[in-house]
Amino acid sequence: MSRRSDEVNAWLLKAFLSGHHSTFEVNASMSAKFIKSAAEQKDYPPPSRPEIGIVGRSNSGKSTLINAIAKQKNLAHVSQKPGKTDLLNFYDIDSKFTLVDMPGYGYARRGHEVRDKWTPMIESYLQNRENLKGVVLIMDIKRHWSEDETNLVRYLAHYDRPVVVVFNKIDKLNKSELATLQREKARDLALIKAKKAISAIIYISADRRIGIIELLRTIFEKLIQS
Ligand SMILES: Nc1nc2c(ncn2[C@@H]2O[C@H](COP(=O)(O)OP(=O)(O)O)[C@@H](O)[C@H]2O)c(=O)[nH]1
Ligand SMILES: [Mg+2]
Repeated sequence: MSRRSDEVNAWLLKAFLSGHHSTFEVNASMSAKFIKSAAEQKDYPPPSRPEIGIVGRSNSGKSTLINAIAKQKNLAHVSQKPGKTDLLNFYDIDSKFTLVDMPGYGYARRGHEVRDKWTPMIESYLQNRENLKGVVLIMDIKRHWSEDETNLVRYLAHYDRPVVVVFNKIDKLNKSELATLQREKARDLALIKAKKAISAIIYISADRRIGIIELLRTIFEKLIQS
């Protein structure tokens, strides 16, 4: 049996034992499909389902995470080059909620021009989207938490958008390196002023599909249902 099925079974068993009956059941047969890309509000899909935005730097693993949730290799374009996705990409997850792959922030390589263009589209979405339940902020665990991340969390807090912080690529670390970095991250995040906006911190490998079920459960419990 694959790791993924084990994870799913463990979650279903835990949910059963705790008597927690969710309207949204996370299960192994969740299906996912691409809805559309959009830049402007008039082009967004109808706001009929709860929506979750995924933000993170280029190369943090946003597209890989969507593929992992969808259990498909190429649903979301996985790119080696930063800044390739310039639009909001909407994905339907099992007809239960919508995931939005957002362009990466921190385009050092492409300069301010792109950053300035990026900002109004993202800000308009984050401020105005009425069915946006929360945001997943994904980060390469090996990168240091920076001013950019702090500003983003503060910004989201200001608009009452709860955040789940996801540290990705844990497969690159051994057990003790992971433990050290987990302590470091917990300490860094405890220091930021807007920390009440952070609903959870999750460690995953999108590539190896480790922690995906825990993340989905957290999205349901902390963002969609609360
Ligand atoms: N080792 C490892 N590499 C990953 C993981 N997730 C993504 N990557 C790699 O990181 C690069 C960027 O991933 P991508 O999903 O395109 O990032 P995005 O720019 O945020 O959408 C790709 O080469 C991925 O294969 C992971 O969990 N572990
Ligand atoms: Mg991408």
